[in-house]
Amino acid sequence: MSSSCKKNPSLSSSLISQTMFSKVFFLALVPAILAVDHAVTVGANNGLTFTPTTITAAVGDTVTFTVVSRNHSITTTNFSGAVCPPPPGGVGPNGFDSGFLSDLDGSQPSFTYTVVDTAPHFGACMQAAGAHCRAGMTFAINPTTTQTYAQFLANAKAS
Ligand SMILES: [Cu+2]
Repeated sequence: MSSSCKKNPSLSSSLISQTMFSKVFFLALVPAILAVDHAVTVGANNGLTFTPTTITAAVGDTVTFTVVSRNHSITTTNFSGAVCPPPPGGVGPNGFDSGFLSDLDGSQPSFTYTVVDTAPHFGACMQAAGAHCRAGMTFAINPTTTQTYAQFLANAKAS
């Protein structure tokens, strides 16, 4: 009896730690399973473009921008008003700025942003004092029905 009394706590303790381990293991895996990387091509066909222009991403997802021509930046900016050029460092909160990334040597440099909120983020290229931005070299992460990519693009061209 005393030996079974000693065994039971040890067994349940083992079960508890197995259950806890499984939960921790599962929770640690969930972001890795559900997180998605969204690939954006910057400067496809030598153009002043982000492809696609609109990215719908969840918190924890990543967006990887790959520069495939010329020299561009991936920089967040204002939705309206002073859109072009985006300022160094980008517009926040949780904005970002890749700095200039050159493919002039054919290296196709990339920049990865991890999505940390559900807010819309509008971005553009800062090259040529905003000329690329005003030419429409823009993108949006999680635009909304009130802040659409189409309106942001119009704002950029007019800025
Ligand atoms: Cu550019």
